[in-house]
Amino acid sequence: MQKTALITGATSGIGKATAKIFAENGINLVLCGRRKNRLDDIKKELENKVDITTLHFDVGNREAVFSTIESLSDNKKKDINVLVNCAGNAHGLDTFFDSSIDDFDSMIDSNVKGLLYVSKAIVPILVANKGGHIINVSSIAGKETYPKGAVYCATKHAVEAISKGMRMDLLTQGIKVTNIAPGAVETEFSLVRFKGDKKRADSVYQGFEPLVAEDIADAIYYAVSRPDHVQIADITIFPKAQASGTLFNRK
Ligand code: 8X3
Repeated sequence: MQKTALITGATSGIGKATAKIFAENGINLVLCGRRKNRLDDIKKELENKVDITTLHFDVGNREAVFSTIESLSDNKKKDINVLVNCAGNAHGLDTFFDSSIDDFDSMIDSNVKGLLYVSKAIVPILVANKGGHIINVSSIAGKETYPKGAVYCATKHAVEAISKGMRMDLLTQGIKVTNIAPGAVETEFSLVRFKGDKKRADSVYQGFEPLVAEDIADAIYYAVSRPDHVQIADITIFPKAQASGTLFNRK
C-alpha cells in the first residue's frame, strides 16, 4: 500500500534521518518543524524521490498545530496513513532544586502536549482513512529515571503511557502504535539540553561509540515496513557500550 507519513521534528536528528530513509523507500512525506529554512532544504534534497509537503509550526502551540494540519488539502489528508511523533527535546540536566521552571514548561510543552496535539489532529484523519500507524519516539528515559532528569524522564514516561493507551484505544480502528526508546544517540539533543555548551554536550558521547540518528530511523522504517498484520509494540535501542540509562562502558 502506498504510504504517506507526517513526521514532526523533521528538521534535525532522528526526524530528519527518518524523512530520508522513508524517501529512499518511496514513502511520501509531510514534514513538520519550527525552522522553515531547514524544512525547505530537506524538501529540496528529497523531492526528486517522493512527494513532499512541508508544514511550519511549533508542536507546543495548540492553535498552530490544529489550524496548520487542518489547512492540508483534502487529497493530502486522504493519503496520510503514518504519523511519526519525533519532535521533542531535553532542556537542562539539573537537580530538582537547581532546575528551571522554564525548562519544565519547554519539555512538557513539546514532549507531552505537542505529541498529544499532533496526535489528536491526525488520528481523525487516520480513522477516516480506515487505519494507519503511529510511531512515538520515546527514550530510555521513559523506562528509567536518572538523577537530574526528573522532568525529562517524566515527559518520556508520559510518552510510554500514551503509546500504551493509544494502542488500546485505537485497536478497533485498525491503527497500529509503535513506541521506540533510544539510549544515547549523538544528535543536537545534548547541545540543546546544555543550551549550546558544546564541550559538555560532546562529553556525553566520549569514550564509546554512540548511536546515530540513522540507527533509530532504521528501526522506525523497520516498524512501518512490516506486513499489515504485524504490530511492533516497543523497541528499546542502546549503543553496544550502554546497558541502562546511566551505565556506560567508556574507554
Ligand atoms: C535520550 C536518551 O539517556 O539522554 O532521550 O535520556 S537520555
